[in-house]
Amino acid sequence: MKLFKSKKIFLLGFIFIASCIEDAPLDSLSPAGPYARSIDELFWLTFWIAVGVFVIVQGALLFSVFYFKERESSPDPKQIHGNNFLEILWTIIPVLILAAIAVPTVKTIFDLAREPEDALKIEVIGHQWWFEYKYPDFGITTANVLVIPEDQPVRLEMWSNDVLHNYWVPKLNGKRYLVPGQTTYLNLQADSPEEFWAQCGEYCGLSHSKMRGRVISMTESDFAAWVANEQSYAEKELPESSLAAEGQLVYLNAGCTQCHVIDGVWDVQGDRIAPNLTHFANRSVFAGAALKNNPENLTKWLANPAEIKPGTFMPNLELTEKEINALIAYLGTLK
Ligand code: HEC
Ligand SMILES: [Cu+2]
Repeated sequence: MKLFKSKKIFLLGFIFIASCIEDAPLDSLSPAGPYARSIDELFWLTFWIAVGVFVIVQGALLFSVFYFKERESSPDPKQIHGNNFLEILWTIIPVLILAAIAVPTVKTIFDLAREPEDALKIEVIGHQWWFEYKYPDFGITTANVLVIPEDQPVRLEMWSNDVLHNYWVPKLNGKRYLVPGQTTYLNLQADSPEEFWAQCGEYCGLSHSKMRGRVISMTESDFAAWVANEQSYAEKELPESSLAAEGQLVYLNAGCTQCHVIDGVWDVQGDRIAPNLTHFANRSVFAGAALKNNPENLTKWLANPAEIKPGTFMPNLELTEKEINALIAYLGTLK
């Protein structure tokens, strides 16, 4: 019994500490754009109404407990069972409170679902266990890092390539399912240039917890520069007999092209089952944002992907240390 109690206290303490963390990247109570803000406002309105109800009900309860406490001299209390007036009253009050909360709730739901005018369309495709992004207006395909212009509405058109996933950028909007064979929509808008965290919000298999993402909002001119760069081929002339040129040969010969695309290299643009690597070096994270993009992490990933993401569809290709180093040099040129 004692143990049970201390466990409870431990759990409560844990929740308390967790709620104290500042600058938490997945904090849904620090909105950074109009959609998240409208949800936040609705939350606080509901919260304070609930606080008011709590204080009044608990206050009345405590008052009754102490004021009407049984004393030796006290007579039997007046019985009110079956009092129609009271019963109608305490049914109507909650109905009115719920109706009052329903009005802004329904309005917010419809406002969030409406397609904004002049929104930038971006497709989000869920894969086990990473997010793919396509910009149909610009002919861009990328992964893991979603780049958007600041202060402009973005309309995500989303579906899944395999199982149910859920797209969630807590500081920009609520969650929305990614469903195989069905399109769902979500609006995002960020106030200023910033980096946000995303997380798959639906259990989707072994490496679900490592299905994360980043959203980066940029000023209009930075975004235009990013688009122009993404539209170009990353392939630059590689110096002959350099480590990077060696790495390109490994890329072409080790089977990577079965699953990956680097626009302008070996094959034409097309869809594969794996992240498009055309501008890989410009992405701060990889493998569903489970890892920071640096040589140490790439070495671990290329040596044995499943050690980092259990169940991943990228196989261990039994690469030698030399091949891995060459590949990393080559991937580093993909800017
Ligand atoms: C059988 C298919 C397959 C083959 C072959 C394959 N990969 Fe992958 N690769 C994947 C998948 C799937 C992912 C995404 C895994 C995840 O994030 O869960 C991935 C992820 C990556 C990533 C991280 C990309 C990102 O933006 O997240 C890199 C880099 C990479 N692979 C390089 C290579 C190289 C280099 C080769 C060849 C030596 C190779 N891959 C061979 C399927 C493959
Ligand atoms: Cu998922």
